[in-house]
Amino acid sequence: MSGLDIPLPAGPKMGRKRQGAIMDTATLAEAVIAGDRRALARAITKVESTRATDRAQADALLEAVARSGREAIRIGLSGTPGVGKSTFIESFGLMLTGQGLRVAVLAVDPSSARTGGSILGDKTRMERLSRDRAAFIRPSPSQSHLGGVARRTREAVALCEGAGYDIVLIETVGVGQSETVVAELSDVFLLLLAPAGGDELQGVKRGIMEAADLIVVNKADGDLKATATRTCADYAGALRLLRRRPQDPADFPKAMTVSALEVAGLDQVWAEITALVAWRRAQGHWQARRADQARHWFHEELRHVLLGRLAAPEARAQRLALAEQVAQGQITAARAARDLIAQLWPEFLDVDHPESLDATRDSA
Ligand SMILES: Nc1nc2c(ncn2[C@@H]2O[C@H](COP(=O)(O)OP(=O)(O)O)[C@@H](O)[C@H]2O)c(=O)[nH]1
Ligand SMILES: [Mg+2]
Repeated sequence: MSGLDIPLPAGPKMGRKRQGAIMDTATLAEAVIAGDRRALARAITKVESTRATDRAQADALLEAVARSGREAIRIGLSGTPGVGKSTFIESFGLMLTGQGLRVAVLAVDPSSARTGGSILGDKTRMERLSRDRAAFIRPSPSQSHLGGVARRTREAVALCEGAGYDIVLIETVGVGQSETVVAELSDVFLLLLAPAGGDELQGVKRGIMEAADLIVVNKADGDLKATATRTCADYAGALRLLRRRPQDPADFPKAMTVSALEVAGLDQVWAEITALVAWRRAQGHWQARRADQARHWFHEELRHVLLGRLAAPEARAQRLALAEQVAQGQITAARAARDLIAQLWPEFLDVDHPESLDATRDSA
């Protein structure tokens, strides 16, 4: 992990009271809101913890920080490895801090548990940004499962927001599901693409195209410039074929070209983002989207808590015993499932329950 943002025992400048576990939740929340980077890092570690005692503190912390009422622009950024995400974040982040804005960078990358993290692996490409006092860079939480990573990243985003960061960039490696997850974490979703032949357009899944607010074709420089321009036109055409979304002004979603390496076109990207954000705020879409996301994540938490209950040691023993009986044909799978649920939650079977939890279907 980076030496910069890691919660270490308090340094010499910190008073005794603020050290280690002695620092209580309210004090930690105050320090986060006051912009103390160490406190922010510790708060994020707290929400990433899987211990039940930490969870209660994390919830108190998040509620306290939310009362700051601060709101950042949350920008999701997705793209396949090598497309230039790290280079883009470095250039774009520095451009923003150069304008006096504070920028936090987080990652949703379930594979980081194995590889050491997309952000950390690319530290050299974000060297200047990681040294910038107006920037805060945090690697992906070390959980191997995308859902877990995303739930904790969402809370880290909220903490960065409470700490006064104006922009929170949430990076994910574009390898399938994670893009849709990042769209649920962000106000604006950027899909970064590389210049390519027309047939590669097929390679971008429709769901990802539909989630994108801006398609940014990177590497529009040198020999690649002409190809990038053509690729951009192809995607602009593809975007026009998609069903219009109510949360978009007439000319969105858009495709554009940039060069992260040569820092070209990034100011236009920022101008498009701020225009989109202003429009969505004025139309009420901004708050509606955040409210929808909150509902979505509530359902995700619920699912997680219920499944977690089934994984707890007592439940596990019962579950394995029942699985054996099912395996030997002594009892049906459905009866075994209902028996287990009835033991854990006696009232549960009195009500009809749908096949699955579905946030969109349940919401008003
Ligand atoms: N020509 C050119 N190369 C770029 C640009 N942005 C990134 N690259 C190069 O593409 C490679 C992958 O970049 P990186 O930022 O690590 O991509 P990531 O895997 O998506 O984070 C590196 O060799 C970069 O130098 C760009 O705008 N133009
Ligand atoms: Mg990278």
